[in-house]
Amino acid sequence: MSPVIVHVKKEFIVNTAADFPAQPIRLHRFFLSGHSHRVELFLSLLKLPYELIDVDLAANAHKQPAFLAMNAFGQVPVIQDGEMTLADSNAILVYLAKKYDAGQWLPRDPVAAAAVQRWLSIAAGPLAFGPAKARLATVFKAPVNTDEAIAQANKLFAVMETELKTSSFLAGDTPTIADIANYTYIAHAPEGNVSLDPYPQLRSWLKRIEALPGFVPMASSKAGLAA
Ligand SMILES: N[C@@H](CCC(=O)N[C@@H](CS)C(=O)NCC(=O)O)C(=O)O
Repeated sequence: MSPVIVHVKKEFIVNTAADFPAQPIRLHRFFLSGHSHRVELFLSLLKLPYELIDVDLAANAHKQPAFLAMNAFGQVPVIQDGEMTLADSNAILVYLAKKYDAGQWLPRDPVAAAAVQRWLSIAAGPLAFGPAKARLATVFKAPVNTDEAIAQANKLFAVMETELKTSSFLAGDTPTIADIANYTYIAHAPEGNVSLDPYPQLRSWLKRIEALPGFVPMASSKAGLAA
């Protein structure tokens, strides 16, 4: 009997995916690290089983051979999912969305996926060099040019404020990993002396994320405007 070939239009192939981890995903993190928190938040929103492993940054645990074997850059976060080890918060968000979600958090549509990627790049660029860096100075006493970081943060927030006038979430009207990647350092920006007062759209967006079922906050620090 000759094989039956079924032609399925590409747009009808959906990832009904949702795999489920055989054991809890291990998240190596630091409790005040926004990069770590974005991963914890997404694990929680996806309702996946996970285990938090605190890395003692003060004792330089992240620069020891055992940790460097997981991430040669010596940075948190890192996850271990069974045999798989993966570093970099945004890479982890992509992995979790592809493996454990059916396309809500990282759409398959090329234009929608690119819109999400645009915000992941922003999270790794202006967000890291703006609000995250400004907070490094106040929370961790890091030697940072705070004026420059605060100016960068305000430049970024002004763009976000405008874009959020026309959509509920960063990459459209439903939440995606674009929102998860950007949430934490914006919510904690006042700790780095970046006020959210001028940005009502941004503040409403933070509330929409905080209302998502499974939301977990990062511990706050009494620093900067939050002191
Ligand atoms: N690109 C990395 C950046 C991670 C990062 O900056 N981690 C910080 C904590 S928030 C860290 O481990 N810093 C210690 C170091 O760089 O030595 C990611 O997205 O995961």
